[in-house]
Amino acid sequence: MAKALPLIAYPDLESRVNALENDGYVYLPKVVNGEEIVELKAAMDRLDIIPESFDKHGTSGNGGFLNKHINNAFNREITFLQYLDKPEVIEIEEAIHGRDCHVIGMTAWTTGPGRPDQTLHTDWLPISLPEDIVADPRVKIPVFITTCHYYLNDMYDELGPTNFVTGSHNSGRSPNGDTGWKGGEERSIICNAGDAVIFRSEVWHRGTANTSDENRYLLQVHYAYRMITQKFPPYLNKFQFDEVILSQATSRQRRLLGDHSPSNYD
Ligand SMILES: O=C(O)CCC(=O)C(=O)O
Ligand SMILES: [Fe+2]
Repeated sequence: MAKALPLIAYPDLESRVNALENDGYVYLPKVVNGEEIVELKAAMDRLDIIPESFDKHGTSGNGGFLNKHINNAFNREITFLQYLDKPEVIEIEEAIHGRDCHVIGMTAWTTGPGRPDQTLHTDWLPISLPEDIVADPRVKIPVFITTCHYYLNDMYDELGPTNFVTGSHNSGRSPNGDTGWKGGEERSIICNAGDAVIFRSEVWHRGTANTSDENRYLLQVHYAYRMITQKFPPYLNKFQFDEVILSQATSRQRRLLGDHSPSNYD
């Protein structure tokens, strides 16, 4: 079992952006309030899978476990829309990916008892580089993709926290079986319901086993540079925005969903 990560709540945008760039993640306490947590969990419970959207709903029994993973959550219920641009989160995302950044995915994910450990991984390694090149101060690799995790439970070891290896994005590679980097081992995010963590896609991390008797509720929002395509399945014209939800989106939320000003390649 990994030790808990010391959770540092940086006070301002600059130090939050620095943490994301240098540590690979940034912790944000109390982003979702108690009422919103209740609402979100209830909305997640109500969602049914749309198989053509690549949604999954594994259930317990026969050696299985609850694994309900719903894509395009912003398009399913109005409750999710505000999680496109929670103020503390969007200011970091725009600082990192640019003022024309967008959301490339939003998944509502419930994992029940029996969920196994993931292996340590990068979500996406945009550029593989030798370690000494990454360490050269003249080299600054853009943070192409980040994910915001909204934890909707009070986390403890048995519920399956996310583990991170601080600074491991500076390895220039994926872990490929390694369990730590430069003497740094993985550490668990033992945070409270309503806290969020934003992490860059190349930092080494994993979800851990749920050995508790409770379901873990996680809302994931993926952000990227505008040049990186959005992932709203099903593809080839089959994904349709829900008109009623879209009509309630602010202009920034519409931009985050893809309503951009013309730019390169448009
Ligand atoms: O479940 C988690 O806490 C992390 C999940 C994850 O890293 C992934 O599915 O890529
Ligand atoms: Fe991951």
